[in-house]
Amino acid sequence: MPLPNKFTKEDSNKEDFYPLSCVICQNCKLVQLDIIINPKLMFSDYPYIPSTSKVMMNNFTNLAYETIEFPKIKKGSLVIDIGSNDGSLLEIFNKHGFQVLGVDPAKNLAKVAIKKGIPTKISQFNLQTAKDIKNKHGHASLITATNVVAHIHNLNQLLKGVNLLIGNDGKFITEFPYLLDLVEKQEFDTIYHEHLSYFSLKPWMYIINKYGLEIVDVKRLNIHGGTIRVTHRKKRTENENMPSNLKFLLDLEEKAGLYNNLTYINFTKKIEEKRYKLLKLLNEIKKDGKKIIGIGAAAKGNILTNFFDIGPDIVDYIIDSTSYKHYCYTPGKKIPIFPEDKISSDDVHYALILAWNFKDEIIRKHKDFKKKGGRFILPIPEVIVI
Ligand code: DWN
Repeated sequence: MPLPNKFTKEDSNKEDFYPLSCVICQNCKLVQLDIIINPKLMFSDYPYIPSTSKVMMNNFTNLAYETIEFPKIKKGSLVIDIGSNDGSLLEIFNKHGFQVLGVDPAKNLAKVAIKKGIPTKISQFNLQTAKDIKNKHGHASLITATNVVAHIHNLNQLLKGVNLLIGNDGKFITEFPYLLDLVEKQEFDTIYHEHLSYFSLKPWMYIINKYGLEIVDVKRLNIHGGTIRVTHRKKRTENENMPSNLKFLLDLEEKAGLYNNLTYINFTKKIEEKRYKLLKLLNEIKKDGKKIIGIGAAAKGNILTNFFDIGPDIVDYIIDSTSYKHYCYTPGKKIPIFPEDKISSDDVHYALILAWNFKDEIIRKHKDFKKKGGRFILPIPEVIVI
């Protein structure tokens, strides 16, 4: 498969392809990729900007307010965001009088954050970064990490750094896609080279316990097809009883068979069925001479089009709200990407929603297309036509 966020300006074929397969550790049950792509190849110039979505900005606001109210972090104290992207989350804390510091290796996005007044350290987050920050700024009352922990191959470095920086009273809040949702909603296209780990809580607890952290709260969120928000603090006592919502989810994971190899064999069969069903639908539509486009040039969409072999012969082009991606081609299948308004100037019959995690926002945005008789195709969790 090609790297999922490697959009190209020209329709050239010189790009690298890599194996993409998942394995499950037979000891701690962590589902993970079996190869690691050099992070510099994927994250130094990064096209993904969560703040282009209202849903994501609402989630950031919710996360900020919950932490400002819930663990009552001290006004004016230091909040650090690992994988701070364009600084959108830290801007909210900044507005509430907190000191903020972003950490992100993507120079292109850090520049945007710094311009907005969000100090950003352009680097990966590891133990050394943590030491440098602690020496300069002291402890952080809160460290956040949304959609980044699953991308980091050296979790030991990450968690050693977090433990050093949060001090005794600090909190560490992370959000990552939840394996329970991935399996239950057949979200195979969220498996790609940027995501090295596919977390369920049991292996996550195994990892954080190695670095003196414990979970104080856990919450399921609907974003990105199903995400989990986990709040941690420095481990206090050995026999502190487990939060009830954590116990509930661990039981749910067990019942869903997340620690059982057979679950993943059945998962693969379901994806083969999905491929057959979607290709049959798209080919029937093309045979009727109808025009199909894609909506959302998402990394996951690049996995789906490459794995299901869907190219510009089936999907004429993709519209997207991120200006970085306009007039580029998708990795692998080379489907051209245009600004969103192209849908209203063309005679389009079907729109395949590749960013299915934003389906409601996308369908709302393109209600005129629907009024004109346009129809949406959703590939996840089931292949349906709206
Ligand atoms: O972990 C990651 C997930 C959280 O986000 C990153 N590694 C990469 C990224 O994956 P993605 O590209 O699949 O993310 P999104 O946010 O699901 O991509 C949505 C795409 O859809 C963006 O390119 C923006 C676009 N979009 C659109 O065209 N119209 C989004 C909305 C809401 C819209 O209305």
